Amino acid sequence: MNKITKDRYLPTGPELCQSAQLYDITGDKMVLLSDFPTVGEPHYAAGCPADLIKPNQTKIYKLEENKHPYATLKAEDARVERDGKNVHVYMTMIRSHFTPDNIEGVKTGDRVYFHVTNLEQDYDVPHGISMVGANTSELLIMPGQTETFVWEPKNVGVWPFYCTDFCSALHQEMQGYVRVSPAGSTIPLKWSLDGE
Ligand SMILES: [Cu+2]
Repeated sequence: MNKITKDRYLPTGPELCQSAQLYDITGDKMVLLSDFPTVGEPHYAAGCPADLIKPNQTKIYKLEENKHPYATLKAEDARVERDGKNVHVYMTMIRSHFTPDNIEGVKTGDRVYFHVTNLEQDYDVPHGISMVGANTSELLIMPGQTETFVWEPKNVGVWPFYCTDFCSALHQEMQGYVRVSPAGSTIPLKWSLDGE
């Protein structure tokens, strides 16, 4: 790995891309095996055979082993519950929708906890979730995992949330809405998928 070949790649900024090169030095002449841009200050590296890594990788988290206290293990169990000013959304995600994807009855001044479970059991299908106005920029949730984020809606209106990780050709459809009503209003909590 070296800086001598720093100018091998397209100049895209004040600093030129640094370079990693893998040489075979077993013969009389060294042979360049691989040549690619890398992060800054590349000096040392260690290699190991792929078969040490590959059989040990985690491909999914098994849903039946998900003991998260706020997990929702099937879409039928998705729900929204109010506890004073705290609202708990038990949500699932699977290609290509959230359940529920329509929520009403949230009010300004509430603290809304989204407990989101990714129901996928396939390799390489994480889903993300981002809520407009939440302090968390996004959550990325791996297949079989549950994560929680908190949203404190400040303004009345209809607020969208959406998947932030490309998951299929229908990724752009993977979104939903929360209607926020004024504090003190009596709109009951309601939730649905596709309005049904
Ligand atoms: Cu998605």
